[in-house]
Amino acid sequence: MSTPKPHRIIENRAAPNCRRVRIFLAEKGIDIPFEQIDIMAGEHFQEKHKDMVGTFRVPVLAFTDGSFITESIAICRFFEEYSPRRPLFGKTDYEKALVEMWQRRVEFELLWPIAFVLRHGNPKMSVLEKQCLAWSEANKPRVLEGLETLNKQLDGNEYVTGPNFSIADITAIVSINFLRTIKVDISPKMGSIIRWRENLSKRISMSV
Ligand SMILES: N[C@@H](CCC(=O)N[C@@H](CS)C(=O)NCC(=O)O)C(=O)O
Repeated sequence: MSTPKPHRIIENRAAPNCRRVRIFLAEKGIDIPFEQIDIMAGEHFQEKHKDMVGTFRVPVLAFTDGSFITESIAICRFFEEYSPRRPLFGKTDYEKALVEMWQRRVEFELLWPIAFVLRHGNPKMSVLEKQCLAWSEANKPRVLEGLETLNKQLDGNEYVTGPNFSIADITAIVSINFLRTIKVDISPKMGSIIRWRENLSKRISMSV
């Protein structure tokens, strides 16, 4: 099966999963057109988008042959293989597994709990979610636990998995920035997150 050529990314600039892909592409130095879709106006629910792609969610990587890849990490994986320079999923077998583990842990233990607090607790998000306020509340302590876990992992580590910046850092920094939507600040006690965030803020990719 020959590899089709990537054509464009369909995304929403305010959406955290889309930002993961934008940061990843900026880190790799890959240039590709972005097409915006207004999710708060429900454009992604329209058949034009949903039937074409197979899901209403963004981001979407569209190929020249009319096919699509969804899921932010699957999109990043495509580009990791397509353009292996500057690997962000680890280099050795051990490092690859470590990156995979921490990417998933940060996603499940921090990014999703933040998303659940927001999506189920903020009335404005009812355009996207059949809301359950109890689920929003249940996730508030999980956010704090996720932050504790990340802070502990960053103790003595320059980046989430050690000396190399990776996709796990991208998911983590997108999660940390996403905290503002649920009005949670990083406690001054979380010194390792603060040091790591300060270090990451110097990267050009953080401005995308
Ligand atoms: N696991 C998917 C999640 C995609 C996702 O939930 N995207 C959000 C934007 S960050 C979305 O499409 N929201 C629209 C909605 O929920 O209706 C990924 O990593 O790409």
